[in-house]
Amino acid sequence: MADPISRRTVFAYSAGIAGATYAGIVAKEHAERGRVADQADPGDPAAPVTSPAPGRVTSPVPRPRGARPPAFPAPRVLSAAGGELRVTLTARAALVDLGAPQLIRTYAYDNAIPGRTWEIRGGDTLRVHLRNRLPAAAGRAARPDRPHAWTTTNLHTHGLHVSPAGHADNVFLEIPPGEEQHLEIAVPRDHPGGLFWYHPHWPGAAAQQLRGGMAGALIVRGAIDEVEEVAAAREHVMVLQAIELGGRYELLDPVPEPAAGQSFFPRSRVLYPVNGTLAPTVTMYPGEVQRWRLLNAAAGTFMSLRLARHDFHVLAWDGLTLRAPDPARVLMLSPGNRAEVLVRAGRPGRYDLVLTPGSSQYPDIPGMPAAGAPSPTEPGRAGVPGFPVVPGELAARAVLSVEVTGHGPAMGLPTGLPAFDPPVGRIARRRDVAFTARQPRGAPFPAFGVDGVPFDPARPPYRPVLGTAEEWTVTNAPGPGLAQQAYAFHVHTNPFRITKRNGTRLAEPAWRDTCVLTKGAGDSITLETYFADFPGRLTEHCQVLPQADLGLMSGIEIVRPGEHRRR
Ligand SMILES: [Cu+2]
Repeated sequence: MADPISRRTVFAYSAGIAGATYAGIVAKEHAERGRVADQADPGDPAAPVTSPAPGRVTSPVPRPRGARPPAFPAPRVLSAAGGELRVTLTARAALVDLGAPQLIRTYAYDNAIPGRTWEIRGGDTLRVHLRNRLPAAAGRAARPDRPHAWTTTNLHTHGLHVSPAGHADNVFLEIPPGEEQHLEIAVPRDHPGGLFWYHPHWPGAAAQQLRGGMAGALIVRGAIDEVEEVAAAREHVMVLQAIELGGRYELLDPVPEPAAGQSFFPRSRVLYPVNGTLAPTVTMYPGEVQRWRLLNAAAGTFMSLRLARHDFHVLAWDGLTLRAPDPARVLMLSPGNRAEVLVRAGRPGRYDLVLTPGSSQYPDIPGMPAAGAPSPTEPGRAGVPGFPVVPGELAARAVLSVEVTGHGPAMGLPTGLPAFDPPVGRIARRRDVAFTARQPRGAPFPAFGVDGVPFDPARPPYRPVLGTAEEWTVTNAPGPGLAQQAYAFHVHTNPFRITKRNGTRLAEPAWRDTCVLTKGAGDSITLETYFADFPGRLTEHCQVLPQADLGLMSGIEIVRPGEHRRR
């Protein structure tokens, strides 16, 4: 297990990005199959390295010769012990090997893409020592609804039902470069088991850090893991990302005020790795059932997935278990969505998992719910101002292959599952929430906002009352002079139950924490949510994070009964 070179050894060089000094090592977790329980501090340069020896480089550009990616890589798993998971998480500039022609220069957690997988149970406490070692950001933005301070960070545990206050899942915490904080997130004993994830969430910085690769899976073990057929299945976490890079495989700085034809988030290529590897291979034997836990950890890309000649049997969306496996040919994951599925291998052969990416402007990918109304105008193929499309970015591609070979015992699928379907309670209040993209007269770019107002932390938030339920109708509000865009609605702390789409009641309500808002003018989702037990400030926003960083976000404050309410 000894690494020939300690992680203390880094290779500093000057990068062309805003004069930032990058230092990094290749720390890809090659060949880590299954779980490695590791309580060492992976972010501490003095900590012993316990992973299989990663490749190393002394030059920032070429890949190590002969370094072939393993059959199926998995992020290292850090498991809770004794009721807690202690993690040191270091955000830093890094060189990472995704299997591309060159190593990429980007921002990453602990030099790895994706970050480690955290594994806990209900009742555990997450103790995260979050250190920001990113370089100082060069850019200055005159306005809060533009990319700014994009190397300031913090941490969101997306989908976890935990406190948004204090030093828990608090996205108002600010950790500038060079600083660090200790977070303590107590997970309720009755927390549902499922797949969640963690990522940075500082407004103005989240898109930049996500598109660079800063994200990791977070597994809560629970009742779903006790289902016999699920427990018998070999498990793969699959973190799907869209890494946006320049021509030299480097993460480019955002442009707060782009010129005509420029992008807020410039890039010339997009890589779609699974667990930090381009086009890995999963092996199965005919008749084998595997459990795949898929996460769309892209900054803003919608992902449509299909596996040649195979169905998915969906167990859960967003970590929230269904009543029974739901067969599906296609999975459409909005950014932030998770789909946990069983796959039963067919006849021997090689089968591709095909990803069709979609963007807010071009969301018409397989599995996308149909828009209710046509868009008022269709943008040209170059996209809307500030969001040009890179050639080939949205082409369908194989991101993973399944090799079906060998033999083994036949495996079954479960018929029933421990469904997540708690009562919501009587609706105390109804709200209409509008996601808006308006084109101000004379302005080159759209102005994003909730109810027409760009995010401002000083603005009074929505104030639901603790212990009450509300019904929200979130509408894609038409804006003059601008084509409609698809969005992904996400709210922190409490999941929601979708009851209607575009005014039509769903045959069966759907629990989610993130849901696409389709592109048509006036399209809507109606949802119910119960503000059960965690007061505090949080946000709801578009999980297409470039839009959130441009203002498509709003505050929520869950107040105790009797507290003064202004909104
Ligand atoms: Cu969020």
